[in-house]
Amino acid sequence: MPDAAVAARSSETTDSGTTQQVDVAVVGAGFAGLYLLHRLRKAGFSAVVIEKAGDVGGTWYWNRYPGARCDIQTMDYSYTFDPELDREWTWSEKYATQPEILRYFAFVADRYDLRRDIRFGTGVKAANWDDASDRWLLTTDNGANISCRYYIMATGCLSTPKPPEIDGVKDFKGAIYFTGRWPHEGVDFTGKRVAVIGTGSSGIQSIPLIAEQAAHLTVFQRTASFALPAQNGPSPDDRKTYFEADRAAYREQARWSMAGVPYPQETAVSWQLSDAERRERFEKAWAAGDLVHILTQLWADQGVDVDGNALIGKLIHEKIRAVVKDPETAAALSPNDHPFGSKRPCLDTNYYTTYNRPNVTLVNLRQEPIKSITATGIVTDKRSVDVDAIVFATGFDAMTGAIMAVHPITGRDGKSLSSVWANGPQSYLGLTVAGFPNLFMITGPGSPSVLSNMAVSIEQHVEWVVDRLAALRDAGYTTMEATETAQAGWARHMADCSTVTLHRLANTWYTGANVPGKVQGLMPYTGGVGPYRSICNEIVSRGMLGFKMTGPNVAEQCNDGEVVRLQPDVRLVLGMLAEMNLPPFESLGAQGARDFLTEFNKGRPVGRPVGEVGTGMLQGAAGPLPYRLYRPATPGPHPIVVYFHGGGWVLGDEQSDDPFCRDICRRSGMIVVSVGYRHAPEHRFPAAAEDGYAATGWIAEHAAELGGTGEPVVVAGWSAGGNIAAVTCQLARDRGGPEIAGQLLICPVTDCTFDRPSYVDNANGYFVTRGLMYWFWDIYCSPADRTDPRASPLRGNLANLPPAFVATCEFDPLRDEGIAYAEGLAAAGVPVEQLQARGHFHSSLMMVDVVITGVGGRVKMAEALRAFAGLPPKLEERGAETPIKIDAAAG
Ligand code: NA7
Repeated sequence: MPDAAVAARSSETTDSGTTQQVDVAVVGAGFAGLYLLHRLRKAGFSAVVIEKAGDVGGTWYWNRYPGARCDIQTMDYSYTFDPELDREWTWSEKYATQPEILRYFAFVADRYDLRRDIRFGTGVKAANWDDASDRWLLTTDNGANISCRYYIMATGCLSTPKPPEIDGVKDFKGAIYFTGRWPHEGVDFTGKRVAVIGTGSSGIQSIPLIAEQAAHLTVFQRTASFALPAQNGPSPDDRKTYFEADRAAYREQARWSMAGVPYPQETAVSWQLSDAERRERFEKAWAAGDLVHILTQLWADQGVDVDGNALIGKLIHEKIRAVVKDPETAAALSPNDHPFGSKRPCLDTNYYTTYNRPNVTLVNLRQEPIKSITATGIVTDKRSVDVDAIVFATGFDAMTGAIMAVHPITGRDGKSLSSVWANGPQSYLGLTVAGFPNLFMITGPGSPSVLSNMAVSIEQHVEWVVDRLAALRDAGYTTMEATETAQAGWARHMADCSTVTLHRLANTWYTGANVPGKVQGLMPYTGGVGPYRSICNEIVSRGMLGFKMTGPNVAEQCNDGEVVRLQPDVRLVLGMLAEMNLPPFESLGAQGARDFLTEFNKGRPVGRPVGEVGTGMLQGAAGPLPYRLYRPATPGPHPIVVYFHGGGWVLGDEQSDDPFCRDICRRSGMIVVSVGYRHAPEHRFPAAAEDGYAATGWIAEHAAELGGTGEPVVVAGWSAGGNIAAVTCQLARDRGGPEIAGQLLICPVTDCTFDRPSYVDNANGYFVTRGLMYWFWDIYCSPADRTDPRASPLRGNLANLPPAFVATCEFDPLRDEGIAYAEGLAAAGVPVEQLQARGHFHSSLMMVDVVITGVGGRVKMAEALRAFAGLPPKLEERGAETPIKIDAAAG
């Protein structure tokens, strides 16, 4: 049916038997559904909202349990699309209660006259896509069915409560309550023996209040959560002042932040701070009572590194021990099986002190699992607890529950969403699913959703979707559908993002682990709100990348592809570098470029501590050269790695790759000697190559004095340093030593041509440009000398060289010559291991503690160095309380 005819019929009555015709049908009248309706109307679409509940509010309509509150400051958990609305409403508390939040939604619904297009008390029983009319047909359980062009699920992430899952629930003769479906009239527990099962946010908020009323409360805890005192009250002055100073700027900053709340990116790393400094930061965060603060503002590595994270767990354990008088209860309440923040921490009011009350008992289900529920109470392995009421605070079938389980959704070719998602949810952006044209999800699996301030994510999703629908309509298209390529690319990007943070290391509702039988995998997007927004914008600016659009009178458009091919942290780094608008190195002259690099390096995180860092002078090809030695903290002697820094034979020195040298020293347990070889233009080819060879000989000869194990040594280098390392191996073979046990070549320069595909594909935009490489070569080496194997080792004899580990990065002009060198070595019979780091750029593997996805690559390099030196593989050490192994990311 043409849109005009549809529009004309959109106001038809909704009596049973008549199909209601609208442009857009939305399920859910919560935060997302209300804004969708408003925005759709403004864009000229006819729309209806279907809502099971009796009024607006979504999850806040149902979650009326005692103590239910927001856990993002309500000042931030508000609509921002209309500054007047923003000004008209003032929250009474820092964390508003559920009734106040519900009043807010009612206020919004009234202000924009939304209720007239909401069908309350109505559910969708089935949704079917009709290819012939390019429309969705919705069967409802109350009143008219609906035909709509677009179908939008605004069903929320935490709206389908989990079933009780415990044997015998039906036998229980007392009262049963679910926090997620609390009676509207409230519950009086006075004089009652009550059980609460579950200690997530809902349990932790309600337990102190139930304990005040009940004769006795028994809490059944399976997993202890981290809880932080909410310190509720009026909005804190510092945040309020910040907000009031410039509301628009505050909101805009939230939109581009990582979590949807304006906080700066913390840069200090845990090992840079003393114990006292860390404690001070922690106490400040504890006193602030703000999840986003404590999750982001302690130290930069808290969310990405298990060791940095474990420091917080220990500090929180101390807090719990200080409050809870019984040591056994305190120990049971102290989480020790997941990193802080990997499972949603809770905000509490008097939670831990509640366990000091004589009428409260904690049952640790890790020690005594529940066997069954009987007519009179709950039986565990060790005891039987008789109660009058059981409160299930057992959570939700999160993220997918409300979309998949509530009603069958059937897309193109009769495929159901539940079959397409049988192995876990697949989506493009968390907003759309291939094979389901014109179906959208607000905060679906694959969007930042629950790892962000939902208010900010919801507004972004709603605006992006409605703007797309309007653009589609204006261009004459009637369908929009994600492609399989785009969806697969998003899955890969999601997986890449998930290797950066620690969320994957906990069994939570983020991963589906809380629902028996549910396919497990991290469902929310962990790449951050701001980056997500920029990706959505990029899709539009690149001609709706990854979407197919069709219409009756227009040519089909499909600009297929993956929106993010870089690793997520590489994308951020390159974005920041682009924003800095740095002058090209080649425009600064050699000395200017050196000065610039020195300044630039001051801004990077300092490397982690090693046993000892020393300096000295060694004998190069034409005189003394400085070196810097990194010694492991373990007792020596250690095998030696001779390291050559990067910098195009022009820039850098023995200190310029300091964080990398520290990292590789720590990971390999070997001494690293970084050589300050001579540079061009003062010393042109073959000075650097000859210095490399001479320095290696000198270090091998003086190994014992340096604390090393002696010959053979291992050589390593990055970029031009990789060139020197490779050349050194060839010279050592041809000149009778020193003996070299292995070569680690990281993004090495191996040849003097510039026409390999990687030079063409990555000529610009990835920091090391083709122009810069021309400049380096021109300064270092005259064209006549460039084919000399001491400049282009790929042109040399590759037989009988030491075993090699060659690392290359996908978005690097030097990628293909590195691969060619590895292949050449292998063809010549040299054992070679290759690491082709997907989504990385030339500097990725060097950017220690910045490009976190480079860790996996460095772990492999360190293993290779140890193998060269004949050392056994090294197990990464972990704190006793966190026996967790992080997966290698790069590669
Ligand atoms: P959560 O955070 O999923 O908490 C549910 C709790 O119930 C959690 O402690 C679970 O332990 C426990 N649980 C679940 N099933 C069982 C069974 N069968 N036996 C014993 N214990 C069980 O849900 P909430 O409603 O508290 O909070 C959800 C979000 O809402 C919250 O993060 C805020 O964002 C707002 P488990 O951890 O699975 O071992």
